[in-house]
Amino acid sequence: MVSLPGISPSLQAIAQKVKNGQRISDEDCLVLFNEASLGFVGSLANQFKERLHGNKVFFNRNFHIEPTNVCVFSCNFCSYSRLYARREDGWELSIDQMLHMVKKYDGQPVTEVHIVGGVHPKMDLTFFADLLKAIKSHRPDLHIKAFTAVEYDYMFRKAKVSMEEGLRFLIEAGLNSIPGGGAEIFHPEIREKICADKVDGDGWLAIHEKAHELGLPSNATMLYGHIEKFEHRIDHMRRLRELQDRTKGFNTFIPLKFRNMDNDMSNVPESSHVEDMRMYAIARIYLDNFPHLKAYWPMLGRQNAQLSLAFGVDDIDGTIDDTTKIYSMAGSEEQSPTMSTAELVTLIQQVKRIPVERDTLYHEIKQYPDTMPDPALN
Ligand code: V47
Ligand code: SF4
Repeated sequence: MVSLPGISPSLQAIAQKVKNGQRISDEDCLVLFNEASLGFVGSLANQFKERLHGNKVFFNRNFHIEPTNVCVFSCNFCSYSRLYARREDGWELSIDQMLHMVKKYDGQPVTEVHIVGGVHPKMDLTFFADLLKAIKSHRPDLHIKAFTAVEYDYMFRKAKVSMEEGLRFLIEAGLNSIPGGGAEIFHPEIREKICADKVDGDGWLAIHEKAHELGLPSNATMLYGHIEKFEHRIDHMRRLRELQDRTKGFNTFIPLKFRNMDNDMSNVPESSHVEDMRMYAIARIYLDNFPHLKAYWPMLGRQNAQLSLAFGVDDIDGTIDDTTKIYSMAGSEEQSPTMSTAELVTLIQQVKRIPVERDTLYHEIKQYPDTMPDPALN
């Protein structure tokens, strides 16, 4: 074993495990959160990422549809929802309006629509199945990544169908995969304080497990940097790692930085950029069975998303085209999130990585060169 001067024996042992391709334990993970410098975890995470994907960084061409921001739940961190009782402040889109949004991309090479919103009591399982069918019959090749486990839990309970019946019904209508939202922090100690009334951690995991069993891939998120402790983050990631060992159905893990503007947790300070990068790096090291780690740039801001590429991140989501409001309403510096493919490619090339356009399931569509003359630097 190589001895690293100035590094504690426990950190050295963890570094050795990562180098040998061995899994780190929950205790190791806590040591990393408590003791490791940004440089230390960054270097390990980068080695890990490069072993998996070399110098590649993935992105896709996508847009979002947010059917409504009216929501029956009242998560304290949410800046976006309008309670059903105050729905005059919110929006509710019809199937025709949403189909019109899809039609705006006719002839453009987008590959994915990401559909997620508030939990509206009148938008039910048949409404959403009709939406999926309408989109698929207009554009069969568009991958539909839709609805969080929170939306499914409500929709299926209301329709009085089992998870399996509900998911099969939506797959039949055109559903292709499930986004990672609604996970927040699974541990009940924190979940009860930040989002007490929606599906609990076990319920979230059960829906993703059932989806994986039915062949639907999914993503997982974690809302971090508020009132949770490192132990809660580890508990959250452990449950995901265990489920992934069983199903292999997750594609990517997306740590979501808590933003504090205009919500009931505005008194909670946001995490520092150093803490954000440590979070990415430790997630990359701990979640050894997740193929991808995504930095969602509309939430993090494009410069920090670029920085995260040195801390284990291999994916920066997509072009978005100013179609999501969740983060601008919560205080992100990205008030109108949109990046052209050329901008995404340049952002990746500026840090000497290879941009790879992918589809939702990470099939490669196009690889770009790793350098490009950058007019801003000339
Ligand atoms: O579950 C809400 C988060 C999530 C705030 O799967 C907030 O590819 C920070 O899950 N500060 C929804 N975060 C978005 C989501 C997502 C986004 C991009 C890609 C994918 C994917 C999934 O947004 C919610 C919640 O955790 N959120 N409010 C806030 N104030
Ligand atoms: Fe509703 Fe989602 Fe906001 Fe919670 S985070 S209040 S479930 S829209």
